[in-house]
Amino acid sequence: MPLNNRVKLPSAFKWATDLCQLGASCTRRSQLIWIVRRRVFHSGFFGTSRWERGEPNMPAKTRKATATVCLACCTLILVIPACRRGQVTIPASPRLVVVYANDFDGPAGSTFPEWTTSPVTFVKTVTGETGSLPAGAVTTVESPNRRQRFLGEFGGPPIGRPGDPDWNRTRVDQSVRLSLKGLRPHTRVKVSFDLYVLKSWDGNSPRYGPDRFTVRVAGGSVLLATTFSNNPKVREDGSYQSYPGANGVAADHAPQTGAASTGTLGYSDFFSDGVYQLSFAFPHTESALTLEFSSSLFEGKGTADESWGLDNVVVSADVTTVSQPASERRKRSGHRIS
Ligand SMILES: [Ca+2]
Ligand SMILES: [Ca+2]
Repeated sequence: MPLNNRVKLPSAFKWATDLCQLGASCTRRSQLIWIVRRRVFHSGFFGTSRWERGEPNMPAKTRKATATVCLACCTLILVIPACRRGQVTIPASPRLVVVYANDFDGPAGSTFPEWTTSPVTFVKTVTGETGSLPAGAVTTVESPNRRQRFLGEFGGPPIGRPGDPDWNRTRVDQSVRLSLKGLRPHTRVKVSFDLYVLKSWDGNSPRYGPDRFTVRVAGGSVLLATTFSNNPKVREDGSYQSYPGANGVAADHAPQTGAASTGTLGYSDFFSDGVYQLSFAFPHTESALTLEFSSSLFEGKGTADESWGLDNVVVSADVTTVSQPASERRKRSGHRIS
């Protein structure tokens, strides 16, 4: 029986042409195998999709034979010669690539253009006074025991003075931003960092808190919204923390739950310190990325009372790399690639 009585020739021709175009783009044998496998076994050619619906009486044997003949012809006449010529390139598989990393271990006082801060804003909850103060430069500092340098200390300066009606009763907000530009095409980003929770954070305390920490993608999703506590006086102060609960999950965990280490930075004089190793992955496609790390602390006694820092910040993206055509590689390397 003539082929065009069994199979839609235009569709078959389109399929073959499509395969040839894709096959012509491969520069390595592994790519050819990948293309053939993808086009043949995922196109529905052997399956029950459009071919089966369009030609319900077409025997499976005929379908397979047609596909095999088509494939063999395309491979012999078009694909293999094109591969040898290495005419064009195809995207390689996406892989996670580090696009930014900083351990802040340089000299204390170092600054970085990609790191900026918002002004410090405050709300005095007794008198109702609000305001904004410059936050100063974002720099590296050294821990009291000199074991670590990191970006900090953040949280805001003292607001008012001891004895003021709002002393201990002021909410203070600060956002520190990491801005990256010129990222290669990508679809996902992963950010990892160490959060240093320093001194007397009070978690969910109704008296001295809540002391909140948030990570968000500017103009995008919230990656973390939770509370942290170094205050062990949970019975008196209610200073439980939400973390590891986050993003709307109400929880009362013991202070420093989930910390990778505690008391390792030398802030032992005042409720110590907790180090949290955090990591988040999220969809992202723009060439520019801004991450916001924000604190909202209640009390207003400044960084001598409760503060935070960042260390070991790593941003990775599944950037797409493009393999060079064989002819281009030959030109650059100056020798033939077989
Ligand atoms: Ca460091
Ligand atoms: Ca507090």
